[in-house]
Amino acid sequence: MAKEATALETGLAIIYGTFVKYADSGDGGDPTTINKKELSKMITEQLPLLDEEGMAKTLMKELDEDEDGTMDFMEYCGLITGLSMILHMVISDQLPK
Ligand SMILES: [Ca+2]
Repeated sequence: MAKEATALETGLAIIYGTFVKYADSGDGGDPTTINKKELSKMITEQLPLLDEEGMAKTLMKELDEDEDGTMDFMEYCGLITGLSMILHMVISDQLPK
């Protein structure tokens, strides 16, 4: 009998699966990277708090380390790290001192 995935394992699978879903969007582009249009769709559907005009362009500029105009999985990990750090800072500020 397979063991049930832990919360962290489930979270990691969701993070990875989200990348795959938007990278392989069926738009005919490279199914292993997220382009600006796919990033814009991901922001709208998955990160509504960040859904502002120009956000996809801004994030792509920040995260596209090899400047090929797309976000590969390693660059996507930079987004996840940054969002995790922001979440940590927000939650830490709310804790009693
Ligand atoms: Ca890139």
